Amino acid sequence: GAEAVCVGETMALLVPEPGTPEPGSAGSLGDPPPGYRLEIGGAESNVAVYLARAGHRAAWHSALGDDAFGRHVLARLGAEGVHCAVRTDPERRTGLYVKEPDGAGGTRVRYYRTGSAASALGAADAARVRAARPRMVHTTGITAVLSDSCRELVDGLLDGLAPGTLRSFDVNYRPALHGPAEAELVLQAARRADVVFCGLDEAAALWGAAEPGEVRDLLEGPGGGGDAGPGLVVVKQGGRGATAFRGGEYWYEPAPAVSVVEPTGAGDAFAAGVLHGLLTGAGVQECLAGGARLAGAVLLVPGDIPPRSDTGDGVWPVGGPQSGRS
Ligand code: KDG
Repeated sequence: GAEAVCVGETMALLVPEPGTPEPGSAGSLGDPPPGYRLEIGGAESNVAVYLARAGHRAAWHSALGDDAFGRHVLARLGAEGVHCAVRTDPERRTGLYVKEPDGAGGTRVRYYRTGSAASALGAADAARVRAARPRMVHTTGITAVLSDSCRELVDGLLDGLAPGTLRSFDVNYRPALHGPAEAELVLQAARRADVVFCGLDEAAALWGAAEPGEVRDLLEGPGGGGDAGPGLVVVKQGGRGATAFRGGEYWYEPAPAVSVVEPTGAGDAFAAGVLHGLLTGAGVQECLAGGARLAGAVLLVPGDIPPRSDTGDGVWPVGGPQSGRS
């Protein structure tokens, strides 16, 4: 069985090649049509990739369409050593996610995922994940809001796992997915996890929280850090570092000094670094350092998942990439 099961949608991702003009923008007449590279995008499967690179038996549980994009996702994750526990849905399509040139030198995210195969994941999938008896399950606030059935999936993961299974939840705020109703849903889900990851900027956008202690209070909920709330709350403060709270204690880790090339995927890397630490019995400070180190490596390269050579030996603080293998 898998040590860690990551649950959520992975989409085909189109990334513009450098220099791609915005169609129809001034001056682009006569330019070559935009070129796009085909990648994959999925917060949870990114975590599975990093955990697999660290030597853990990592699985990704999801659904894909019976289409070329779905096969591309499977091929990419399979090549990373991630076990794909995937249902192929003949009625639905694999989701698509495009980083579109915004005409100002940057990109904006556009989703083509409504009604996708993964949006039909549900309670039966939570039961399948439970039956695999993993040590850890990881999901996010993206999965929680994709559809009503996906909300049931996340409920089933948070409420129905065997005692002792580590439930990890990354808030993963996405402006295109999270309005006020979803903000409340994500908060209710996060409070039921054992480990929660949340950016200070995410907490500000979702719930108006302005400092790490406020995020901890929100996530620990009315119980105030008793048995009800998450055991470990990790608040990411961007370039300022990260603070973890457990019980009445806290740990702070500064961010590595890097000049950011592309931030996408760094949150997933951070979560994976921390989870690797938890799976290998590291202390909280060491977990944070591992998260910061892996996120730092991802910030230096474009793309959601950098090549293995950029996140390999030397990035993992706890015993090297193979330490989790058993
Ligand atoms: O986490 C980085 C991307 O892979 C992620 O944003 C794509 O899962 C994704 C989503 O729904 O935005």
